[in-house]
Amino acid sequence: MIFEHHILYFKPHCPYCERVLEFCRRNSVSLVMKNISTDRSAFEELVQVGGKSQVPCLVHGGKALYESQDIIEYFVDKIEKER
Ligand SMILES: N[C@@H](CCC(=O)N[C@@H](CS)C(=O)NCC(=O)O)C(=O)O
Repeated sequence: MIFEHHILYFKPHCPYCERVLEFCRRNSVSLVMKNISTDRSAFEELVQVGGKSQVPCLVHGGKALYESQDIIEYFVDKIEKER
C-alpha cells in the first residue's frame, strides 16, 4: 500500500526503527523514508515538525507520531480500512 505524503524518519541500528521497517517490508508499506543519521536536513525537519529527534517517527499532515507501536498500529488500521 502506498502512503502518499507520509515520511518515516529512522536511523540504522535502532531496534525500534527496525521493528517498524520490518513491518513495512512484510506488509508492502511504501512511503518516503529518511535516515536522520546521514541526512542532516531530515534531522532538522524532524525536530522542527515533532519537536524532538527521537526515531522512529512518522510524519503526516504536519503531525508527528513517535512511538514504534503506535506507528505500526496506524499502518494496520489504514491497511484494514483499505480491504
Ligand atoms: N519507545 C520508543 C523508543 C524509541 C527510541 O528510544 N529511539 C531512540 C533510538 S533507538 C532515539 O531516537 N533516541 C534519541 C532521542 O530520543 O532523541 C519507540 O518504541 O519508538
